[in-house]
Amino acid sequence: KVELFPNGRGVGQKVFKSGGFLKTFYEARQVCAQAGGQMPSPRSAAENHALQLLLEAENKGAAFLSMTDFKTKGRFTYPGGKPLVYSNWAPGEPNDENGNEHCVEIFTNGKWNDKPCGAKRLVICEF
Ligand code: GN1
Ligand code: CA
Repeated sequence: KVELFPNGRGVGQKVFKSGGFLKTFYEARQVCAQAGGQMPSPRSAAENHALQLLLEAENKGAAFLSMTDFKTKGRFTYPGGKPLVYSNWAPGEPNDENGNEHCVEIFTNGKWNDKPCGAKRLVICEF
């Protein structure tokens, strides 16, 4: 399908697309909004797996997800403030290293890590 070529993965009604470049969380959020999409919010194992397959194909490392604990430290939510319905934290995460990890990255193995929002990661948007 044209929407998925190149650099896209579809899962149910959702499409994840890679920008192919690295940005901070704040820059990536702006890029996705400008494109009419949003940051990725994998809400099931199937969605997380689709995102993982895209990350593996891109071969540019981890990407930021949409979720943060900006509002209440230690409690990660979607951008609208609702709590997570699905998570896939790596062992020992989230650990809020140095009290400065309020964003979430997804590794190429599909596992999640809380991470400083100013790090540069592969931009993937959800549509
Ligand atoms: C990284 O390398 P270390 O232990 O300082 C990472 C954390 C992870 C941790 C996992 C700034 O911290 O988010 O939880 O690895 N910190 C940064 O062992 O990348
Ligand atoms: Ca961490």
